[in-house]
Amino acid sequence: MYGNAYIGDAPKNDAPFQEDPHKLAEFEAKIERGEKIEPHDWMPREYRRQLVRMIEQHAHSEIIGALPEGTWITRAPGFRRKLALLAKVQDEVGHAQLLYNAAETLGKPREEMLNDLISGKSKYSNIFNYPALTWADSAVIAWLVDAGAIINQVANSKGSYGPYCRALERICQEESFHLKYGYENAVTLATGTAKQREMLQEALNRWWIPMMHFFGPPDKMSVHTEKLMKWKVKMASNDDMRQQFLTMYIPKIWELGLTVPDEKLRKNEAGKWDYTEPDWAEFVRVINGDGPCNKERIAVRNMAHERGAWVRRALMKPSAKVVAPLS
Ligand code: FAQ
Repeated sequence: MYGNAYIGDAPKNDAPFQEDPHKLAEFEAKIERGEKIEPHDWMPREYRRQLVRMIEQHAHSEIIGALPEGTWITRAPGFRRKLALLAKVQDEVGHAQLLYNAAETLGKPREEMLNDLISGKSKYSNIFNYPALTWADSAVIAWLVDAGAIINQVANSKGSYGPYCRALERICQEESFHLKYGYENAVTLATGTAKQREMLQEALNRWWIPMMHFFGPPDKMSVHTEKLMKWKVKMASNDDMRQQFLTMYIPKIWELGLTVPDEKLRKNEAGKWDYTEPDWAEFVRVINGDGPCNKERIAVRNMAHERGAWVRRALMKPSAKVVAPLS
């Protein structure tokens, strides 16, 4: 088992746990010096709890994130795109594996994480609760959602927890291929027929608000940012990541002749983007289970979990006689 093991969620009415001030000061000085924290190192309970929460959510987002695009594998236009999408979806599931491994180093068993996803106790990214209605939606996901993920993950790969940073470095390499694949699909549609351009514009319109939500609530509403940034788990605030995304991708979106569905969107004199605040009530609903596809996503995940139970049993007990179900 690991150094100071995961203790699960503290009861709601518990008095805040008092850490040893000397150990805490040493820990914070180490982070300040830019050194990595490794699984066997001493760490405050809250650091461990926050990391488990964030890495686990990230892992869940990768497996659930495979679902909207996954529905396009059988319908991808042409064999080359089918192969590329298949590889991308497989990569995303692989990212979940890397992230569950990183979260496990903090002491929470994988089975418990997967159960918490299915029961709704753990969250996953808002954005994967929307449907991918057309092939253009899958292009927008691979281009812009992957772009947003890269902005977040490149920043956080410079963070303080060794296993998470190393997983993120590898993930970012693969995500950059996904981004190129998505951009190529978007360019093909944008330079195609009028119908294809229309499809792409409609997909962008559908994904815009979820994309603005993707980076998390505005900094003034964010619960965890201050603590996470102090401990270098999070290396940029939600608003900073959103601004970075707009700076990098608005010019590219415009270059393709697309219109961003926000009349207020413009760069102001301070070099920051002004935009219409997306509906944060919708965000709260979606991340709490009431989005257009939450129920479907969890049902599919649950089905995969149940159908895979015999494989997990076989892996955990190789000597056991395991009979695969016939159907
Ligand atoms: N979705 O205090 P903050 C991908 C929750 S991977 C759902 O600001 P924090 C790859 C938050 O948990 C995408 N919930 O939170 C791919 C908290 O609730 P809680 C996932 C969200 O942690 C591409 C509450 O709101 N990436 O896309 C979201 O400081 C294409 C208050 O918020 C990661 O998970 C949200 N968007 O900042 C796959 C990266 N935002 O837990 C397939 C790691 C906030 O107290 C296809 N995570 N909440 O109940 C992070 O960097 C951070 O957790 C943030 C949120 C930035 C997402």
